[in-house]
Amino acid sequence: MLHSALINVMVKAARRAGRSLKRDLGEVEHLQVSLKGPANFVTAADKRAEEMLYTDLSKARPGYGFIGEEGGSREGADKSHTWIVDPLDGTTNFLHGIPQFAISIGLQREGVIIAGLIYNPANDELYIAERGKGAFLNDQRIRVAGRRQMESSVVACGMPHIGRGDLELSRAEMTAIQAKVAGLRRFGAASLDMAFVAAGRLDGYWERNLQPWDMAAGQIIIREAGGVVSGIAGDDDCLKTGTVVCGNEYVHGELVKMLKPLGG
Ligand code: 2AM
Ligand code: CA
Repeated sequence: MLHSALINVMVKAARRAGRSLKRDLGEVEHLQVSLKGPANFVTAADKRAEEMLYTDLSKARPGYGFIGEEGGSREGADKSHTWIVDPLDGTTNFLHGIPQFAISIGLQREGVIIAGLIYNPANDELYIAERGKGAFLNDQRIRVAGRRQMESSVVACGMPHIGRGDLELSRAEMTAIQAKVAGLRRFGAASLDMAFVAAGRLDGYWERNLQPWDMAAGQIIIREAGGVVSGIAGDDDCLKTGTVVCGNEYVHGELVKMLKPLGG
């Protein structure tokens, strides 16, 4: 499968950083038994992956801006292009040796995401999309699922945890949705939840309190797979509100109808 030069740059960078994360995952598995656990080691792994991505992406596209979860934002001479990067999405999973984590790279041009990549080095699943060119999982074209009934749909969400999120609101949301769907899931890596929606594995997904780098790549991958992505208001931009709802057009609409009245 032939991809554009841009996608090749993104894939090469993600694969190199991915090899590093995969090696580190092996070490994390050993460190579980220690009293302190692998927390410091994981922070270092995360930073190392971001530096690799920054080095490779800025070498291939000099001057582009760079917003990364770890290093904050770095301006470039080219004000119209910005990489939006999460070097390790699903950090808690990674820390516990759970192989559901990913590198997420979005490219924004004049405020619009024009390319996205999500890569899970643990199982070598690589999702890519470029505007107008479709979405792919390991070179196979992907499409969102076609289900038009909530009762046969499987939907994922995020959940508050210690120090983060509104527990009561989350419970109200889950109560409303659980009663309507075939299954509710919580995988813990926003980028991969979005990738799963794009691949038709999940019918829908929603979460609050996210950051642009959790969703930038997922947004274009879902849209190029024929799906709909917004904030929880239904017509807003997830990258601006930090909330996300996605699915095929029907599931997205039904989720918004249930979630919107519960909280702003
Ligand atoms: P992270 O693993 O890179 O932190 C889990 O519900 C999802 O929310 C993950 O994709 C996680 O990304 C993301 N997230 C965003 N902000 C977070 C935060 N402050 N604490 C924990 N998870 C966060
Ligand atoms: Ca993240």
